[in-house]
Amino acid sequence: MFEYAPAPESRSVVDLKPSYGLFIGGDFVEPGDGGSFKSINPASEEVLAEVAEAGPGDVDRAVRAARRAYDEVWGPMPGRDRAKYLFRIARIIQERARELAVLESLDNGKPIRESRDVDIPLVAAHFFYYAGWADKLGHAGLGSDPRPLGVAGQVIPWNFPLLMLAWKIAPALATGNTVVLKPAETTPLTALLFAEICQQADLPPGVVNIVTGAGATGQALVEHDGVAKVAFTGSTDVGRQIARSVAGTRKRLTLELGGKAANIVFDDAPVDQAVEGIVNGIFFNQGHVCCAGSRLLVQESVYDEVLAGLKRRMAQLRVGDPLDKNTDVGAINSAAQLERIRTLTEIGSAEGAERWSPPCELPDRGFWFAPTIFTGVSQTHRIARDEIFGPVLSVLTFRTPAEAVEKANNTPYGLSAGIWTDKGSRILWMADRLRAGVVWANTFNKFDPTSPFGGFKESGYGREGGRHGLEAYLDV
Ligand code: TAP
Repeated sequence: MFEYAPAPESRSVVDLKPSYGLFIGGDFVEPGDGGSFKSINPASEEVLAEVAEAGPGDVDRAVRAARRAYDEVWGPMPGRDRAKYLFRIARIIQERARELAVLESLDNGKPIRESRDVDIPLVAAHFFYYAGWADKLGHAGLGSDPRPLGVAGQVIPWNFPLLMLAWKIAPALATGNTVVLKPAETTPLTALLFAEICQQADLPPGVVNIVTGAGATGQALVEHDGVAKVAFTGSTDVGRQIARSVAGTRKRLTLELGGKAANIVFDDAPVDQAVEGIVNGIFFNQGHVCCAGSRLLVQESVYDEVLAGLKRRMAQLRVGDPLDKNTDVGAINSAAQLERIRTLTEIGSAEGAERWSPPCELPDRGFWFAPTIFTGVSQTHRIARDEIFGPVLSVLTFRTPAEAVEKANNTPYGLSAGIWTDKGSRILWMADRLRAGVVWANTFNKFDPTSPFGGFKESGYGREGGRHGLEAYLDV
């Protein structure tokens, strides 16, 4: 056991306030009918800040502010002028990247190397990318004069707090909509820093509104009559509830939900590269990734070799202080998520799968889980079916490409998949047959704002990113 002590010099780049209000109509305001909650650092359990909880009246205020901004300023504004604001926001994100990365790691628990090198650069890239579309919507293949929808109500999860915000807000603003966004209860702080960035960019008041709170706040937002478009990323269960509540209204809906991706390794794949891809696929962001490669399918003939390489590589992973640049695996985002991971892994052992983790010293405070693999997993095991959303990999085997396809598709989800092979023809053959929105070949967890992302089956509908991501926010 060792004491977790955040590196003081990196911590000091963030100017954390003791408490935060709601961001409505361009100002931080006190909640009228809600209370407050604490956002904590999952690596130390220290309280980072007290955050306002928006009640239904606050959500109503935010939607009205967004509607006013839509009618009076943002809707009528020419695309080239909207683009200037988005470019300005993108540049400020780059300028304040270090501050954003440290705050993201403090509030979420993810390693600073990931927030610094992956999350924040992608956030800026999304704003740059969609800024470029704002004055070219008539050339997006969506008709000559596509129109915005109005106020978008957006609800996001805790695994990539600022990146999910960017995926939602950048296309909505580029297409002329205004937004009310609810971040996850456990990770509200970078969304509030983003609100400050909107002020810094002189974004007209009401174009972006941030209402913090728990599930009830999200529910009040998606059920509000003034919302024309609901965009939700989160669990399949909550997605279902939202689909039910939106059914029969005029609201448009996109859902980005859970996943249980297969990462498929053939016997002609370069083993070292595949092992890196497997590790990145499941241990990136502690496995809190909707498209994580949480089911490894290995061709039987290379099973021993791949497994030995994987165990060797896992033994090198450093678990610990998210603010340490050498950390590979940070903290689990919340006590509740840790409990879910523990429960599912206990079920995995009880069902007869064999559990293995490298020797790993975990801090005594905070929420931690050692990188774990299960072998001897069968397709009926819960750990092969349920989304664990943690650093836990289930290993299965296959003999033929057809068997790999069958096993990979044997899930209610359909968000992503990975293929490792030397043969281009096999990549195309597999990609044609895999029911997954994204198929990576000889790589995994690669994201780009130009590329549409989204699921089949119970992983949701609609696409975010790329030209396709514009459609969700336009009447075409
Ligand atoms: P959820 O529990 O579904 O929460 C997502 C968001 O919805 C949070 O802001 C949550 O607020 C809010 N919420 C909860 N109940 C609600 C309700 N009845 N009405 C409206 N909003 C409600 O998911 P999570 O645990 O935060 O995130 C993990 C899940 O997200 C995983 O299943 C993962 O696969 C999925 N995910 C999917 C993607 C894509 S792109 N497909 C990306 C990331 C994550 P609270 O935070 O207060 O609960």
